[in-house]
Amino acid sequence: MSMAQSPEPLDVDRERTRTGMSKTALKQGFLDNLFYIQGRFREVATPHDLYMAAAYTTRDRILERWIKSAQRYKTNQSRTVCYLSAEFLPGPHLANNLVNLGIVETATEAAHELGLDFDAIIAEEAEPGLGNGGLGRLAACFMDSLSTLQIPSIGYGIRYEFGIFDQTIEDGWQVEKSDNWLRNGNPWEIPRPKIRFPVLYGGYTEQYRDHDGRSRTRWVPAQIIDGVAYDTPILGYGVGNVNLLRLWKAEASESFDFQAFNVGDYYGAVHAKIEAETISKVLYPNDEPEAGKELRLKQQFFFVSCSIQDMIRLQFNTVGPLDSFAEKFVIQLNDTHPSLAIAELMRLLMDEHDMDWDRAWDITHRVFCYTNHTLLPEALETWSVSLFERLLPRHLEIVYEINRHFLDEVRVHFLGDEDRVRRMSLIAEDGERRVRMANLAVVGSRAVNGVAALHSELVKTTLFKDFHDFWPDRFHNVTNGVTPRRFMVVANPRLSRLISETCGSDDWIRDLDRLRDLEAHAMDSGLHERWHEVKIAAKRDLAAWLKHRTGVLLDPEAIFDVQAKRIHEYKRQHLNLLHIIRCYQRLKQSPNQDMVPRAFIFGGKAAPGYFMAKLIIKLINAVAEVINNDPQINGFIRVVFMPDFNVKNGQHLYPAANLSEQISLAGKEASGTGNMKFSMNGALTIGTLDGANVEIREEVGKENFFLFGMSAEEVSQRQREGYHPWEHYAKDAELKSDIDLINSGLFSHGDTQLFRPLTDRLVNQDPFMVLADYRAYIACQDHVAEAYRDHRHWTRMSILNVARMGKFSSDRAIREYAEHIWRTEPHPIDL
Ligand code: OX2
Repeated sequence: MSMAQSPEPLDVDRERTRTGMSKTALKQGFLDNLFYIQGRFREVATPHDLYMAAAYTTRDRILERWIKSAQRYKTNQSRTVCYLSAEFLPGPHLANNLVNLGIVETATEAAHELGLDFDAIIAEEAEPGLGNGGLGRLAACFMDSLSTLQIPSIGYGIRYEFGIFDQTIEDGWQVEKSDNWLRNGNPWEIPRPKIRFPVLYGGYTEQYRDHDGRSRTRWVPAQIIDGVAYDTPILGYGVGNVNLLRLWKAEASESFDFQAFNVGDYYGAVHAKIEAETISKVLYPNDEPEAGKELRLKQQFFFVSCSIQDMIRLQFNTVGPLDSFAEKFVIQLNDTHPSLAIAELMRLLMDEHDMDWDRAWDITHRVFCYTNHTLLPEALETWSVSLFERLLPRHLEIVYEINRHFLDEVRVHFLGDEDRVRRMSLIAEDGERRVRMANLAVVGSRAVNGVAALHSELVKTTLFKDFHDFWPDRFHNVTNGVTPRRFMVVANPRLSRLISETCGSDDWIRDLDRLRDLEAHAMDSGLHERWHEVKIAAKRDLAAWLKHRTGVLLDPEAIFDVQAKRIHEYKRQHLNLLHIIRCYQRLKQSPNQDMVPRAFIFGGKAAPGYFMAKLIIKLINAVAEVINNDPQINGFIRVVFMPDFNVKNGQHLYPAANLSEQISLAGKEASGTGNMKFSMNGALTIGTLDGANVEIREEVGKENFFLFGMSAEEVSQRQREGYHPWEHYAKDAELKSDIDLINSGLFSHGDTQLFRPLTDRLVNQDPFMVLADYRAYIACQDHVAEAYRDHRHWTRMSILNVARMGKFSSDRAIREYAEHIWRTEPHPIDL
């Protein structure tokens, strides 16, 4: 609500009491929940009890809106967006829900009056780490925006018992610990034991004649597992709308007759039960090598089957016959992980609901839309036909049939072009036959989109070129966005307050374009001073946090230069390292030079099976150890690795950064979203023309962005010509000496072999062209340092970065999906 429109304070008070939002009501609710749910009174409550009571008190206030939303959506027969995603990374819920309810201040005061440390209560919440990184976090931002924009929607996914592993650092190496996030209970979810669907696996199919004498197919499975719904309410900001995040947990099926398999074998039956439950046991880290993925395919089918069955149930409950299914629902596939949904909907419509192929296909291909998130060939999912057939025999038949219809069309359109037919087929026939999930997703969807302008262009001209030739209108772009509620208001309350005061209203929180109002003040020295104070305060907080967790002390006056994201060679954390080593060597050579102090901060997890990424983490920590303990360096540069980067810990990082490292090889990062989070919090970006960096630079102005490196086009040209990294190594003396320093054993207690796999790969293969961009990167970093010396100018650039970030709100992204792809309307729920 804008400040100007606020009702009189007295009315607010009365209204808050009526809706349970007053301070008194919050205090009473809290004490009741502590007593009746946690079974504790104030004197003996643990910090966790206090958190649970606060969470239930907050949830109680969301429930009324939730019921109202559900009723309204039902009577309106609202068109509903179903967002299917194998990952959701919502981050801790409590602070975010308080913001969206508009009761942060009241709750803080209530806690204060009860003698509680509110920040400590908020910090108690475990991270629901049900995702790997950008893709899962995007799904969570989209859920926030869907509710805020009042669009009826359901997020469907898996309730992993163990999310992404917790990362600790031991002797510089990443060590993975299992993430038992549900251990202390999850107050945000509501189990729905009655919303339960059977999921079938294995067995065989057979033909039979139905009562009308038609030939039909029946799937006789070998295993049936139940999926049970667990619902988490997702409240929009400042609205009455609450949407649903519905996650499925696997349980042994009661209807399934274990006895048939295990006559008298009680332990065998219990074993089958345990096996059933492994399906939703653990999230797979991405970038893992191929082996042992059968369970992953089972997981994908598990949540997709439950979700489609649930939609069919809802269709019958609200609208009626299935003919209007594609009018009632739109299903967005978040990458290919849920693309089995296409075959599953076909199966259910035909085998369970008596439709013929043409009617079923008409509905199916009108209901699905697919978002692609990567061009990296190793990340494009394929499943071996033999595994597919063993687990999902009926679906393989359906995939073959979709393929037959599809390739017939291709052949008519491109007469005699069998090469093209081979490339577009849903089945790869070179080597072991495999199902191409991306091709299935494109063929089964009416809209396909990339996640940034450059990425969507490359989707059309490279990855799906043949498909784009065939169906040019099917392809779209929706540039990613992030929610300012989580990444500004929750993560950075100081900056948020300053922005609201400067703009005279907090309207920007729901309409991020309003940040433009800051531009008028970009030269105002009063604002500069306060802007600087806000940043320094965040840097002090982060420094204290990192000191406590790593022992490394950072100077808040230094440039906080941050790279936080998954560790991957394409993201080039090692390019950043080469610059650090360059700074180190310069300081060693001329200790008295006037270098701008820098704190290099890294965060991110490596897939447990990705050796090179883990070696990069080790090298970061090894370089940190040497530099941080070198008396000659005297703290001028410091290096620190933040362990266990996740949504919760990230919230300490974004507000404190001066410089955001977005240095992937151009053409490799589909969008990036961390780039947006940092920039929204006033960091300047050093980056390549990759993913959404391109658009960020367009928006903030090229004079407010540190650009370096080859463009995507230059990259592919270099690759066509033949790229020889050793030539850079041989020609560039500084580059050579930086790499040689790693090989010298200086960072590895004399061990000259430890980092060889990394340095050899750089010099001999360098698939992500680190050496080709090295010189440009170092030069650009020198510009950064010079720019930082001019505090006024830097602060002005920082203000302008924030002022021009409106485009990167996930509200804008969701509006584009709603208008161009989903064709959905808002259904406001009155408060
Ligand atoms: C990530 C992409 O790597 C990243 O560039 C993008 O910003 C994010 O998705 C959200 O769109 N798994 N994670 C991604 O792609 C895949 C596959």
